[in-house]
Amino acid sequence: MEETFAVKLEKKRYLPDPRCRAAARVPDYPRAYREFMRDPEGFWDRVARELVWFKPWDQVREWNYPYAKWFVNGQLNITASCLDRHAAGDRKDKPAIIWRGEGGEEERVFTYDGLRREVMRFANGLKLLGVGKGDRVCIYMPLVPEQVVAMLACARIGAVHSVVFGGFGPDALATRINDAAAKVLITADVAYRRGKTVPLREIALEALARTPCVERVVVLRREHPKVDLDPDREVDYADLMAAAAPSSPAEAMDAEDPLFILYTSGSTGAPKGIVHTCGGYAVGAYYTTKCVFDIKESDVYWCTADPGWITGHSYVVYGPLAVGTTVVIVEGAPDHPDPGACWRQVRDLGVTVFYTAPTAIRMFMRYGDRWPAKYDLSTLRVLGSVGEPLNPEAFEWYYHRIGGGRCPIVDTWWQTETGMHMATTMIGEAMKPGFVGKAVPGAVVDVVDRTGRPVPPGTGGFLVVREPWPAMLRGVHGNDERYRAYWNTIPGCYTAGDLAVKDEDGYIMVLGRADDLIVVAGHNIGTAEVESALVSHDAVAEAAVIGKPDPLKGNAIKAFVTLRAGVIPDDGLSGELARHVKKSLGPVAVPAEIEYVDRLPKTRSGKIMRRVLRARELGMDPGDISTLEE
Ligand code: 6R9
Repeated sequence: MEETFAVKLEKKRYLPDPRCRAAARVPDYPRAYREFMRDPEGFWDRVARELVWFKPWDQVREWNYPYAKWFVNGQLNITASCLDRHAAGDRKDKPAIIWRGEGGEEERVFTYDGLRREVMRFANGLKLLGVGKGDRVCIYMPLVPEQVVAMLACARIGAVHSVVFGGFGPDALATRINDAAAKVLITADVAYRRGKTVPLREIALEALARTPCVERVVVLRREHPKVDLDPDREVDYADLMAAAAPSSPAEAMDAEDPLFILYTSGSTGAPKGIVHTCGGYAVGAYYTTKCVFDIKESDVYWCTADPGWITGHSYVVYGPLAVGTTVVIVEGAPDHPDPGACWRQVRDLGVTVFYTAPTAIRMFMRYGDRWPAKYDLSTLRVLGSVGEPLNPEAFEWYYHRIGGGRCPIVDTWWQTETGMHMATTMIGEAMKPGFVGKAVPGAVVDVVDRTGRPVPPGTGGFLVVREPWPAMLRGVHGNDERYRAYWNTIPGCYTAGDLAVKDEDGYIMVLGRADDLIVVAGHNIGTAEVESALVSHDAVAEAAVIGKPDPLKGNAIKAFVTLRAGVIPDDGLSGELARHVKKSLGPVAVPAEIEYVDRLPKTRSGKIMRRVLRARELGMDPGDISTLEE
């Protein structure tokens, strides 16, 4: 998107029940925001004091544009706030995790004390494998409690985890393992999805043929009979636990030590390893979980995300456990074995706070009202949405059919890079379908033109953050230039890469990505990764992929492919290419449509101009094409 542009805005609004405003953790948003703006450091200082620190900080924030430090010289371990303090107090026997297998037949419950003991033992297991502070550990697992245990165990000993979503294929996994130079890989024999098994370990072994950095592999064996392991390299999860000592003190970490790396797709080149640190991230994830979702002691909280994505890191694992709530985790597809599966879990477990993605809401919408209507959903009190724009139709359906017209919806805008919610409609404020709302207390979010000047209401522009915030990314692993690019594009601002518009009241509507990232069913897919997977097929010369609006997935991938000389596309080729991409990157990255073309539009310097393809496909003006080659 080159310049600012006019956008027509919806006017509809919903006023929340005054009772939920009065009872909210932040009962007066305008006042809370004003207080934050008056003294940002004082605001975050007060929040940080609610967590466990081993050594207090000397200074709340040090801003050396574009490098920030938060809670300077403070020491902590996030697991002390997530586990020890609850296990030592009133929440000892409170369920920390209620896990259910697909379909809900299998259930495992971990109390705060029980989870702490699992984490400490696995932390010692990692030490037995030679893992220490600062080492990178890759976690490639299904949505099982052991995935959460593995993350927390890394945090316990100061190892840096890099979780790779279990839906990714061997190439995507190998790239991420090598970029982080992970020493240990933690995986499982299989994941269960739609009644089928996904052979995670086999995929991992394929990746491991190209990852010399990995010394040892931990395998959680779920199937019977158990798969055979390679004794030289692999170790069984249960055996490792049995060999490990039970108690493990939480390693004292500097607030600015890295906590994890999480990969997000860049617009060009390899995926970016976003680095988050121990102190600021903990504070940001904790505050937003507590206040945006308004978590109370009796809540049962379910975020449907996988920890393979940032939503799972901040709002399945670290935020909710730091708050001390009960977290529901369900493996498998939410519409299996039938489209009521998700709502049955809400009823059976008495879920009160439910957080999911627009793509799931649209899927449930398509199945029809009769599925949620079969279940008593009256325990629900807060609904959340994340990952892509929640279109007004989906908002209405979610609000009425799931929330019974009673529950506020928090549509939360944020990113892997931001680590925490940045904009939403805080509980108690009027909700506007299609709009995420305003900045959360603690963040300064704006919509600007390319010089950094705020654009007037109704004019689209770039979504930016003006001030550093505690959970902001501290770097891109091994690539400072890519980090600096976030702060160099628009003067004085962090550029999110999204387009947005504000209305007269300052409510923000997110319009989508300004770059070449495609958000498919809530998953960020980089054009570059899909293109390189296509090009790795013998028949393909070049490829360009674009996102095309899709009623269900938000966006679907369309690929334009030029074939190698002499290759004639026959009926089977598209299917073969789709399988090829699936094998390499996983099912989320498979193009929905493939078109064979003679050549691709390119700049003179040889860069493919995807926006020209997108404009042609959607019947829009391609904008400035002065750099287009002949
Ligand atoms: C948390 C997460 C980030 C991108 C982001 C934007 C889109 C996220 C949104 C939203 C509209 C929302 N996005 N939340 N768009 N409304 N409430 O999804 O992180 O995977 O890094 O994706 O997702 O485009 O820039 P991540």
